[in-house]
Amino acid sequence: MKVLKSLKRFIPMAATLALAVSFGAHAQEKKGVTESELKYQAGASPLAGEAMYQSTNPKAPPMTKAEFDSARKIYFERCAGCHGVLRKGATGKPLTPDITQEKGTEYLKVFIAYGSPAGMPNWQTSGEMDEKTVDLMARYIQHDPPVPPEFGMADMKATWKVIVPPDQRPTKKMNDYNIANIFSTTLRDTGEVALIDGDTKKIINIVKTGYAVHISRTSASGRYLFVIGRDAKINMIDLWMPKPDNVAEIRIGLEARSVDTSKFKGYEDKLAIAGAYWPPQFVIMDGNTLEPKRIVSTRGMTVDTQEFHPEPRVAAIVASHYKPEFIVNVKETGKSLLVDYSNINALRITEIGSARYLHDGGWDASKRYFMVAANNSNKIAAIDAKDGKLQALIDVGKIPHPGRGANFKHPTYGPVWATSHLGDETVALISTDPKRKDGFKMVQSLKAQGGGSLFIKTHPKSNHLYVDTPLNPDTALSQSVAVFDINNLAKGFTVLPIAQWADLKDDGAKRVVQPEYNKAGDEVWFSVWSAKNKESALVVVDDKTLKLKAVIKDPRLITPTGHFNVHNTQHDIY
Ligand code: DHE
Repeated sequence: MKVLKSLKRFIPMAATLALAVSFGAHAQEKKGVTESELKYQAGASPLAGEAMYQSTNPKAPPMTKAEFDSARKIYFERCAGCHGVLRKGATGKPLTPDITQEKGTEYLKVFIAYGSPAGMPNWQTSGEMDEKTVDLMARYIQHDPPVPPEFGMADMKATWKVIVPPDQRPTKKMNDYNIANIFSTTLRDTGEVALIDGDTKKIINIVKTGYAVHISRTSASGRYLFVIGRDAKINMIDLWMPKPDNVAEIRIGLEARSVDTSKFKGYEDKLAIAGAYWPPQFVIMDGNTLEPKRIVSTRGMTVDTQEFHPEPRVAAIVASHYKPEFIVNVKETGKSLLVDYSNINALRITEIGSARYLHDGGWDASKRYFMVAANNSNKIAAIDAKDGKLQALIDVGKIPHPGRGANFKHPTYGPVWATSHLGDETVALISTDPKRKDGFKMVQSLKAQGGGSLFIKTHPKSNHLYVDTPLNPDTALSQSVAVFDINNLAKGFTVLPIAQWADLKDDGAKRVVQPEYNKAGDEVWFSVWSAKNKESALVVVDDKTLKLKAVIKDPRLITPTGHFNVHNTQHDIY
C-alpha cells in the first residue's frame, strides 16, 4: 500500500493521463472509452472456467501455479472482454508481455488501481479489487497469455445431441399457437429463453439453453428457432411441437455470440451457421440436425495495418437473400466474409475489408445492403450482397450500435437505415438509395435522449422510431425510451417511462432494453432488465397511441434482455 500511495503522490492525474496515452504504443487507436461502453464490454467470459497451461516467462515476476490460476480466472471474468483473450487489445489496450514487462510491476499496479482517463476502470479505488489482487494482476499480465484450448470437429461431435431426430418430429404444426407471433426472450442469467405467445402474452415454455444466452434467430421457414449462449452452445427449438422445445444441440467452441440459417431460395432451412469468439472460427452445420460440416478459422491479417491477429472474433452473421451466402463479420480484422455455401466441400469466400471492430448490423429495406457497425472507427460499412463489394464506409457518431438497425421512408431523403450510438446521444440516418447523390451517406443526425444506446427499431406498418438507452448512467434515461414520429422528426422525441409502467416491487436496475415489434407491427415489446435476484418484466406499448398495453410479469422471467419476434426475425423486418 505504501508503495502505491507514494507512487500516486508522484503520479498525479496529468501524469496518469500521459502514462495511459503512452501505454498502448502498439495500439491502433487511442480514444476515451465511455462508461457505457465499459459496462457493455467488460462482461465475464465463459473461458474463466477453462483449464489453461502456464508458461513460465523468466523476465516476468514469479508466480505460483495457484496465483497464476487465480489471476487467470479474474482476467477472464473482468478483463478479457476489453483486452482480448490473448491480450492483443480491442476496446482496451494490448497487454502482451513485450509491453507490460517494459512498464514493470509498480507502474502496472498504479494503472490497475487508479484506472486511466482513456477508460481503464479504477479497480482498487472503486473497491472492486484489493491491494493484493492488484499486485497479483500486475504480475500476471507480464507473463505470456495462457492460450485456451482449440475446439475442433471431434470436440463439436462430442457435444452434439439430436434430441428428437427429424423422422420423429411432427409432420405438421401440432399446436394452436400463432407461431409467427411468438417471441423468444433471452433470460440472460438463467441460461434459458422464454417462448411467449405474442397474442395472449402467456409463457408457452421456458427452454434450457446455453450459459448467458445471447441471441435467437428464426429459420427461413419460420419453423425452427436457433438460440446461442455465450458458452457457444446452440439450441434448436421446433415450434411445431405440441409444446415447442429443443430438438438438437451442440457446442461450436468455448465462447460465441452469433447464429443464423440459410435463407436463399432453394436452401431454406438446409444449413445453419454459428460464429465463435473462441476459438476464432465459424462452423457450418446441417440445418435440420446441427451436425457440424465445415469449420473455418478466422485468424488472419487486419484490414488496415495488415498484421496477423491471432484471435479475430466472429461478430454478426446474416444469411443473404440474393445468393447462397452467409455474411460473416469478423471483429478484430475488420473484414466481412461472404461465404458461398452452395458447395461446402469447396467453399468460396469473398473477403471484403472495411474497418475495425465489426460488431452488429442489419439489412437495409431492400435486403441488398448489409449495414454493419465498425464500432471503434465510428463508421458503418455497407456491404453490397448482390455485387459482393463494399458499397460505402460511412462516418457516423461515436460507437455506433444498431442491433439490426431500423429502416423507414424519410419524408425528405427516401429510404434510410438508422443506428443509435453507445458513445453519444445521436441517431444517424443513412440514405440507402444508391441512385441518390447522397446515397450511402449520413443524411441526418437526430438528437435523442443520451448515449448508452444499444438498440433502435421501427416497422413498415409504424410511423414511430424507438431508441433505447439502457447503458446511460442516468437512471431516468436507462429506464425510459425515446420515440420519434418519422413524419415529423423535427418535433423531437417523446419519452415513455417504460420501467415506471412496469411497476416492479424492488429497486433493481430496471434497464429498458431492445424495442421489438409484434408481427402486425402495432405493438412494441421492451424488457425491463434487473439483476437476477430482483423482479424484471416485459412491457408492451400500443404503437398507435404510445400508451401502455400490457405488463408481463412472472417469477420465471429472470433477467430478460433481447427478444425476437418469430415473423420479424424470419423475414428480417426492422
Ligand atoms: Fe450483445 C447482438 C456481442 C453484450 C444483447 N451481441 C450481438 C451481436 C454480437 C454481440 C456480436 C450480433 C450477433 C448477430 O447479429 O449475429 N454483446 C456482444 C459482446 O461482445 C458484448 C459487448 C459483451 C459480452 O460479454 O457479451 C455484448 N449484448 C450484450 C449485453 O450486455 C446485452 C445488452 C444483454 C445480454 O443479453 O447479454 C446484449 N446482443 C444483445 C442482443 C442482440 C445482441 C439483444 C441482438 C440484437 C438484434 O436485434 O439482433
